[in-house]
Order: sequence, then structure tokens, then C-alpha cells
Amino acid sequence: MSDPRNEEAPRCGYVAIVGRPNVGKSTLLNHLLGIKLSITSRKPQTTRSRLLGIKTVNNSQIVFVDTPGFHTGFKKAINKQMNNAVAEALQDVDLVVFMTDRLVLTEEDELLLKKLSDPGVPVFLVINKVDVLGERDKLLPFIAMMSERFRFSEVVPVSALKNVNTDELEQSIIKYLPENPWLFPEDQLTDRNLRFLAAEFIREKITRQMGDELPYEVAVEIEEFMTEGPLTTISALILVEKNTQKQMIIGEKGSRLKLIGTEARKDLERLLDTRVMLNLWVKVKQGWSDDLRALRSLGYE
Ligand SMILES: Nc1nc2c(ncn2[C@@H]2O[C@H](COP(=O)(O)OP(=O)(O)OP(=O)(O)O)[C@@H](O)[C@H]2O)c(=O)[nH]1
Ligand SMILES: [Mg+2]
Repeated sequence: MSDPRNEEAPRCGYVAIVGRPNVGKSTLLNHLLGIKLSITSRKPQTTRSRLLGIKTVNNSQIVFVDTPGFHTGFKKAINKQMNNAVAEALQDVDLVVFMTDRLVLTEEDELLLKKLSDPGVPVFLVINKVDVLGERDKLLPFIAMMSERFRFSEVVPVSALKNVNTDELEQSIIKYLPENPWLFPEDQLTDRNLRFLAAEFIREKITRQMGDELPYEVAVEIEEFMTEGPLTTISALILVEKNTQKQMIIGEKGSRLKLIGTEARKDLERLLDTRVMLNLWVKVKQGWSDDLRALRSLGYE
């Protein structure tokens, strides 16, 4: 019979969510946490740096690590930084969630799987976006093929967006967590500060507003962040690489920037639980995405 004292023992561990860009890693994190922390968009390379999302339930604390999509074929400092963030997230974790979407396996997936080849920790295969899976009869053969390539501890098909099978995934994760005291206070949700989250929320709205005309050469720098009673004043600088991009973001008579501001403000008010006054400026800063120092100062360590 199991020792009832063991059942009481707290569990805690780091769980890295990794995968190629756009498979739905950040969406899964947000839905498991029940709060939007990590920004998402239909474009690849949305997440740029590591972010912790902490979920404490009953006697377990899961410390999720959202990571940038692992990608190849880009050579700027920011791309290296993003892939480094993935490699770092894989060190010292207790479990890895390797995410794919639908029934696709790419070269990037294969490369990432190679990096996981001797992890010493359980690796779950999470197949996301089953809500848009056309060929349901191909799911089992896909799982069989993937299981031949890698010894996954669990294979879990989910829809992060529609919350299909995500509770089951969480339960399985908890089963694999080591018995450890919690690392964070019960009410802590992330390791990132509000300034960082604010900058990210603004960047999300730009990414979503811009269609495909803008490459991923946008960064947001918070210049002022001040809460006084029920009002938070935030001033932010939107950095782009070229003047044409600046014009695009501003839009005709400032219309696009206004839309970006309105959307971001709504999200920020929800996050901060205050009213928000948001001031946005767009500035050309050539070469920031290939400049390590600039990246550091923008929080992309
Ligand atoms: N249909 C469907 N779409 C999903 C699902 N999960 C995520 N998405 C969509 O897929 C897109 C990418 O989601 P993200 O969560 O930003 O993906 P990511 O893996 O974090 O992407 P990067 O940060 O760029 O690596 C978004 O448009 C999501 O709404 C899902 O279960 N079903
Ligand atoms: Mg992401």
C-alpha cells in the first residue's frame, strides 16, 4: 500500500514546451494557465524569448517554459538568440513537451528531436490543432510512425485553442513531476515583469495588424510605465528597421497605429486591472534585429 504521507508530498518541476514556429506553444500555455501571458499570432516566430508560466494546483506546481519556435534558414542575431533560448530551456527541465501540429513532420522537427535524443527526462509528443485535422484516420499511423522515431513517454493529441484534451495533458504532466518543494509562491504566474508583458502585448497587436507585408523586424521598448491609483500610463517606442515600415505601421493619417493602440490598451487593462493611457511612437532604428546589444536592452536575452 502506498504511504499516505507520500501522496501529500508537493510536486514541482519545469516543463519546457518546444516545437517549430506556429504550432501553438504559446496558445497552449495561455489556455493551461487560464490567463493570457504569452503573445500569439498566426505568423511564425511570434515568441522571441523564454517565458515562464507557473500553475499551482492542489499540491503540484508546474513551471511551464514557453520557448520561441525552433527554426532554421535565418541568420540574424535575433534568430540565433531565439534558438539559443530553446536550447537553454531544455537544460535542467524535468519534462519536455514536444509539440507538432496536425500530422506534419518537418526538417525543423527532426533537428529538434535530435537535440532531445538523450534528454534523461520524459518527453511527451503533443499533436496540436486536432480541431482542424482533416484526415482523422491518419492520426494513429502518424502516432505509430512518430513512436518509432522516438521513445515518447506519452503521446497526447490536443487542440490548445479549443481546449480539447488539455486537462488530460495537464494531469499526465503532473504524474511525471518529481516530488519537490515548490519553487515559486502559490500566486506567482510568471517570471516576467509587467513592463516586458506590456511591450509584448503591443508587439502582438502590431504582428496581428500588419498582415504579411511586414517582416518580423519590429520591437517595442517601454519608456514610461507608471501606475497612479486607477490609471496606468504607458509610453512605448515601436522600433522598425526601415522608413517604409514606419509608414506602414502608422497607416493613413495614423489610422493603423490608433487601432494597434486601442487593441493593446484593452489587453493591458485586463492584465493590469486599471485603466490604461497608452502613448505609442514609431521610430526607425536600423539594424536592431542583428545587434546583440540592442537585443539585450530589449529583453531578448
Ligand atoms: N485551429 C487551431 N489553431 C490553433 C491551435 N492552437 C494554436 N492555434 C493557432 O496557431 C497560431 C500560432 O499559435 P501560437 O500559439 O502563436 O504558436 P507558437 O507555437 O507559440 O508560435 P511561435 O511563438 O511563433 O513559435 C495562432 O493563430 C493560433 O490561434 C489549435 O488547437 N487549433
Ligand atoms: Mg509562441
